[in-house]
Amino acid sequence: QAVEREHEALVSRNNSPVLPGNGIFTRYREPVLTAAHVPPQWRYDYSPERNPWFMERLGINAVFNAGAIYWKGRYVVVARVEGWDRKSFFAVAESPDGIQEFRFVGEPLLLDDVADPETNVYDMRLTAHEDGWVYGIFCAERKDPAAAKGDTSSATATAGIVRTRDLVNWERLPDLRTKSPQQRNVVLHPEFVNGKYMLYTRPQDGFIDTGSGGGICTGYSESMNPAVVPDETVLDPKVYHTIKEVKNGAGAPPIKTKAGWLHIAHGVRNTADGLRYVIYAFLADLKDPAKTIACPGGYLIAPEGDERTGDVSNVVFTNGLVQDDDGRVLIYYASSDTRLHVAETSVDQLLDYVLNTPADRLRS
Ligand code: M1P
Repeated sequence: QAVEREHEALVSRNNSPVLPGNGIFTRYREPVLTAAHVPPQWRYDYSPERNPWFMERLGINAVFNAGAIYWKGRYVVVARVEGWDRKSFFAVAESPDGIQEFRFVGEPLLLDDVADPETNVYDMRLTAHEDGWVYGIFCAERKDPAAAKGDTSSATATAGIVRTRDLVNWERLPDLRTKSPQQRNVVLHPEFVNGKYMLYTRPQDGFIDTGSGGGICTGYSESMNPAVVPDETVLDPKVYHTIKEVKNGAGAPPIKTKAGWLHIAHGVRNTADGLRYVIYAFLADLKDPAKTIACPGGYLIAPEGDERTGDVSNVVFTNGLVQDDDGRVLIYYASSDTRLHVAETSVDQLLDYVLNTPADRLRS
């Protein structure tokens, strides 16, 4: 009872905006999801015979990078939930207004196996596509089959794909095929482009290093079953001495606005203290989403205060947002691979930001 009371108090606590904000977006005081939000029933065996000490049998380490969608009057996120065993799985949480009282619902997602079962899955992007399906694209990680003997950490990343019509039953499709050795941060564009599915990719030579992969790319596939992108073209490059010097990656599917397709992405630079991840924005052409038209310099959101520390410190990362009919935008972002937050803004504010913030001129 004490564990359940504490869980209920956490889930139902009030979250308030941090005012005055900076005119671009508003932070909220509390994270919207943490490891402690995971229902006690998922973590504890309630049988006094099997579990006389009421031990937490399946502990949760972190809840972070979440895909998001507005679905039947509820704000729904599909979060990356990481167990004490370091493996992540996906679980659905809902809120009545997108900010307060996020609760996990149903059961964690059980993904079908594809030909080569992965070890880990994470960072799902949700796209309600005009073909009628909701697609989820995520990173599927496997041990690198080419790893030298004794190398027990090299891995490979590919884009796993599921689709659903009800956010309950998920059909696994074959992993994305591209010419690039590895892929992470792959996102499906919500509309057909010239009759094809358009995907944002992030080619990479290795698991961590993007190497010759030039940044966020676009490519086209005739189908999603299977999804095959024969060619990738750079949309938003990584650039020396910027917030995306080392790598970058698409976030949620872009928002369609009157001025263009609005992207909220992440950029990474190197420091003496390791990689620093921030969130930035750019705008692509409405008619030709493979062409950027506005790239404000610097970051939109950087880790602040408590956000700066966690399992992987100095990181903010986003793979989900929701746009309301009245133009409100909720950006779900995680801090330091540990917890999930929300930032509130609007399409008008974000357009003002991307169109009127000076580009990085690459000089002091
Ligand atoms: O640890 C920070 C992030 O690292 C990866 O992002 P990227 O592919 O850009 O390096 C991902 O593993 C992400 O989940 C994680 O938050």
